[in-house]
Amino acid sequence: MCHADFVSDEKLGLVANRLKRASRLTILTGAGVSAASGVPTFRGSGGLWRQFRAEDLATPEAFSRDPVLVWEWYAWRQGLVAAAEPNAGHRALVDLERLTTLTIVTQNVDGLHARAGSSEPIELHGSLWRVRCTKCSAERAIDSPIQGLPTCPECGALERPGVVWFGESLPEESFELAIDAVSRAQVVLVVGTSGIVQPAASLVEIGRARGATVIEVNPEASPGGRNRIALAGPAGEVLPELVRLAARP
Ligand code: BJW
Ligand code: ZN
Repeated sequence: MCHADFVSDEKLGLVANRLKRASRLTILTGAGVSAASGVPTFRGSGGLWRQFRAEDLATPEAFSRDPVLVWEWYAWRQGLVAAAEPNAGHRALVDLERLTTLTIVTQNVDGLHARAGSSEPIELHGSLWRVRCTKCSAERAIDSPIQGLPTCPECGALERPGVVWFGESLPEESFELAIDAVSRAQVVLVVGTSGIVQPAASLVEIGRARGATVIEVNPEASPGGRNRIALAGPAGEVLPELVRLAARP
């Protein structure tokens, strides 16, 4: 039993039943869901911020100061993600979509939920696979890592990564869809996020205030993780087991 070390069968069974009975389920994911694909998380051991300071790289000020350095970091991450595959955790959420009505809201910029086959994940923090012009705001999709400094095909100005940096607003439409999804959910399943970055973390509290049961899959207790049913194990092992149990007649 792959999950036996982490969570009791009884607890998994109870949570699986709760998922199955929920007519609306919203899933909020973070970097931990992609850890088993070899994509580093931001915080914690091996986290991206351990080698690089967030304020040096993921802010508009950092980009104005040193676009070459910031683009080198994003190109490195694009390369990592391009070489990675969705893992059993991503795939379990695709299977879950066949059992119940669900919405995936992700903070991840790696595109792995969509590559696994989930339909229309809401991307709160943008995507590594989009770039935007710093002058005319034209956006375009890219499918391979950027080399050098990219320039806008419309106006020739410098382009930036299509992600949300500290101090920037989330894409309005995505955030509104996310608020709607947690507000209407009977269960909010929180997977692999430290829950410290706002306003994404507040979505969980909005769901709870509207009556949702909050379930969390994370090998470590997250700072934001109070009043939750905790399944303390890696997403790549806990989610497939949960979905297998939920699929039983
Ligand atoms: C596993 C696992 C396995 C490991 N299975 N799990 C003070 C109070 C409140 C807010 C603020 C404040 N000071 C500043 C702010 C605002 C700021 C903020 O929240 N800062 C906090 C750090 C305090 N927020 C913003 O600036 C946001 N905008 C905003 O607020 O706009 C309004 C505004 C406008 C003007 C001025 C001020 C406000 C924007 C936030 C954008 C975040 N962007 C990033 C970078 C995206 C681009 C990129 O990728 O480069 O988004 S930061 C980074 O953190 C990234 C992530 O999406 C985000 C969340 O991280 P996540 O996913 O939770 O990862 P980790 O690494 O933190 O956690 C991984 C978890 O996985 C851990 O718990 C592990 O245990 C677990 N795990 N293996 C399951 N196998
Ligand atoms: Zn332009």
